[in-house]
Amino acid sequence: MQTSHRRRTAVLAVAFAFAAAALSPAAEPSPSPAQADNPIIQTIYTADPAPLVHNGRVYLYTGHDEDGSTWFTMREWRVWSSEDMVNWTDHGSPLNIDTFSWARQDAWAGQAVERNGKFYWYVPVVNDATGRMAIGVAVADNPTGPFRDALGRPLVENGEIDPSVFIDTDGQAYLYWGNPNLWYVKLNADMTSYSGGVNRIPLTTQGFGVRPGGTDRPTLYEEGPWVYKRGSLYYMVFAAQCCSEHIAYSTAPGPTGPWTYRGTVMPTQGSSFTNHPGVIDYKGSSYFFYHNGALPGGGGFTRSVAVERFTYNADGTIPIINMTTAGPPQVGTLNPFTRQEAETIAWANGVETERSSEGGMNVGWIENGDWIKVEGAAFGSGARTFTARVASATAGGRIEVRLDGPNGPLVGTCTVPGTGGWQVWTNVSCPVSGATGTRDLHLKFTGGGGYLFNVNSWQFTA
Ligand SMILES: [Ca+2]
Ligand SMILES: [Ca+2]
Repeated sequence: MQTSHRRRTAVLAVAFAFAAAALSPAAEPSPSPAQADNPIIQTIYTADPAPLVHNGRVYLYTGHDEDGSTWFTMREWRVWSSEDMVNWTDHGSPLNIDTFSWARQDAWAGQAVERNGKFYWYVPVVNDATGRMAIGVAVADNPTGPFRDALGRPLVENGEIDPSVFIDTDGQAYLYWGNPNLWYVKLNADMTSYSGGVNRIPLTTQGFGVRPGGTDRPTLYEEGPWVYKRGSLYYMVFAAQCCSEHIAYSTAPGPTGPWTYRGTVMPTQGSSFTNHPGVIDYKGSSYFFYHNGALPGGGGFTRSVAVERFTYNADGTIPIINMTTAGPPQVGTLNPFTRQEAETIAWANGVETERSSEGGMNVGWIENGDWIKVEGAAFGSGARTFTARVASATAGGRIEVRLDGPNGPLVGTCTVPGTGGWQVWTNVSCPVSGATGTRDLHLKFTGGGGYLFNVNSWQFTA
């Protein structure tokens, strides 16, 4: 939210602040159903989900559609994570176009993978020297970055997009990509070079289905491959039949085929003319990530990532998965008695996030009536106090601690003072009464006009 950051430094530019607030994607969402968890990010527009399970946590790599986009205007990638599939922590943007000195624009759909303790993120960007789409690779020492350019040049370039990385059980890694064709290379163990040349996967109707009326493109394959292995079967899930796209898939006995078309995964739904698959298993369930235009102001260039839980059929085929607003059920509960980041959110109403001077992110752009839902907080026999880490360049306000809904039972109210700056942090605490059992925690922010305060983290005591 570059506009917002500049706005924040111009504290006195009140008129500018109102104008920028009108551009904010989630500034004025309509009231949402109590259990809505899709789309899973409400603070910005997100697209092209690429989930990765690492050390018991789901990391979600996405693109970022800029507010008000009328094209695929994307300058950075974002990272989120969750350990319960409903509360998602915002890790900000550890990778952007400027990370690649040779890249011009178009931070489009990529995928990250872990190997030997390093994280490799493959992304398509325009190579400034050629004006063509190329695949770059960034590397980091942990899943949330920061990522650096691993090569200082493209890994591979043929003008096509949408890299998907897959490491087979024998250790051989593959990078697939392509629109309108479908390509792969065999990555070397360093994950930043390849052997055996650039290989083209034959787009046969046996392998990828028949496109109705297709002439230029006879098969359903359009873009966005997502390759993985389950048991001994290899899956390629892809965006099919532009436009609008649906999601379809093929399977093969090996990572390079031969592929057999298997059918539709997700029909054309959801007011975005593109879609993009991401499939994982996590804590005993299978999950399908995709995107749509479901946020206020959403559409084909202002997309949002969502997720559904699904179960494979007994023969390994994938059932039809429909978009929902409810999303998957929570896996386990959230512990409110340990430090929780304020940017760990099931549903945000009216707030945005930014980099915190204390590391990570904080919640900001808080105005009277804004709120955050944190799903399934396990209070057990009860909480006694609530503490939040806050900052305010203005006069502060109040945090109302509510349960079940933004207007649900009020169990505590903390007063936030002015602290002399938006990144001048202090703790505020208040008594809590009546917070028992496992409940959906709502932090509702109240006060006067304008921006009230920021919140970095919070914690209850038992
Ligand atoms: Ca706000
Ligand atoms: Ca934080």
